[in-house]
Amino acid sequence: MTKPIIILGGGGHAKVLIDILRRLNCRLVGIVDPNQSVGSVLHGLNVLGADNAVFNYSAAEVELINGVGSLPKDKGLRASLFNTFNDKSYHFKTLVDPTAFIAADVELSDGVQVMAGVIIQAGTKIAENSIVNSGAIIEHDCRIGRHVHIAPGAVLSGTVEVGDYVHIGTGAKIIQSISIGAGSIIGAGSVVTQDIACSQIVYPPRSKIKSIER
Ligand code: JB2
Repeated sequence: MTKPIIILGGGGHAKVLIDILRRLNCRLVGIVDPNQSVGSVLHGLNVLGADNAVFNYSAAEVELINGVGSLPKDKGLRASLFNTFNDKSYHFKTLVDPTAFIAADVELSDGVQVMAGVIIQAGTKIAENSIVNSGAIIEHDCRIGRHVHIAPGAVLSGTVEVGDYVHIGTGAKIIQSISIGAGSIIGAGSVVTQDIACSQIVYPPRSKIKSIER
């Protein structure tokens, strides 16, 4: 029997996760979010309070879902929530949308979230608290670090290595055997054909926009 679940954060990412959890018939206790009133209802669930409301439940009786997403501009809230509660022995559930294809030997660590339509091929390992967002493809034997966000529709060919805290933007494409250093940001739509060092930003070519003359 799986444990009842508390969701941290009540924004857009949480909404998608709650939909997956409901389809998996998980028992949901409620949401903690410092910006919502205690007792209000969000996404059909009770708001329990701010993050310290989690401590009304022991680490043995509940599991957590990190509903705070991550974007390049944020200040690492998702990672700090994971670390705070993990250090206090709370367990973050690993969540896989039933429509994802995950090869049999893929390793997903605690708190990894795999969204709808994802493909993850044989031999890949993904470390704690990383998100593989809708429709992304991760080919064979990739190594993905902790607190990584692979945004919707991104494609990683085989044996790509991705460091901790990397953001791979929507629709980016990484060819085989590339290494992306920790903390780097790969802009949406980029095509990466060479190794990227730590803490780099890769900018894609931008669309030209012109007014239509009629
Ligand atoms: O300290 C906090 C805290 N600070 C803000 N603790 C908890 N438990 N929650 C916190 N929040 C809440 O996180 C906000 O009040 C808000 O409800 C939520 C953030 O919601 P938002 O919709 O702004 O972003 P998101 O993290 O759900 O989604 C981002 O990342 C996803 C991966 C979005 O930009 C999405 O577009 C993206 N798909």
